Amino acid sequence: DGYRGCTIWFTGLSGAGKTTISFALEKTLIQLGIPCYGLDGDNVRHGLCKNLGFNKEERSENIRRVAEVSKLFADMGVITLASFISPFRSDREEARRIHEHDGINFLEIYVNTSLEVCEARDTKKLYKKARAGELKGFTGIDSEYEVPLNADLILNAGTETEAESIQRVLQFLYERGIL
Ligand code: GGZ
Repeated sequence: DGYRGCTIWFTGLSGAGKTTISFALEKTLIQLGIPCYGLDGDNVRHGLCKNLGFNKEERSENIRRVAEVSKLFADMGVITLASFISPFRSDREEARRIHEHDGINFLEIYVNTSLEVCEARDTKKLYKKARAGELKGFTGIDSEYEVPLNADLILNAGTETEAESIQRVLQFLYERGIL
């Protein structure tokens, strides 16, 4: 009866490593012949959510749309890897509800990388802009990030290596019967 899909939801600050980890995971799953697909700001905010910005309401709508699409992918048998800051607890809870209402597995992974580490990396120089006041409402600077209180898995991506994080996700998926 084919593969059972689910959604693996990565939450954390900008630069925490969500997309990097999920991309590496996607590669591994593909090598194993497991259908999977990664969604993140890069492929969603230019299309499905291109009319949305970063205020609280728009972030909520971004997360809601992504959750609905992830659910459909998962229902098709795909392991969906959704990487979004998703800073608000209520939005993440809504994403879970959207899945569980239809009996689809939803696993929340908190990519717990400190603001200090994310800001030191600053790959896209967005923290620098936010500190300079050129970018308003940036998560971690002048917009809130609500830390998950009961994530299914926490990755200390600031202190463990990328390979360790991926290994821990694979182990976790195995324990949960996904792999
Ligand atoms: C946070 C922002 C902002 C603001 C632009 N706040 O590191 P990035 O660049 O590639 O990832 C960030 C991305 C966040 O989009 P999400 O769809 O994941 O956000 S949310 O879940 O809150 O809806 C960052 C960039 O967009 N970016 N402005 N103000 N991140």
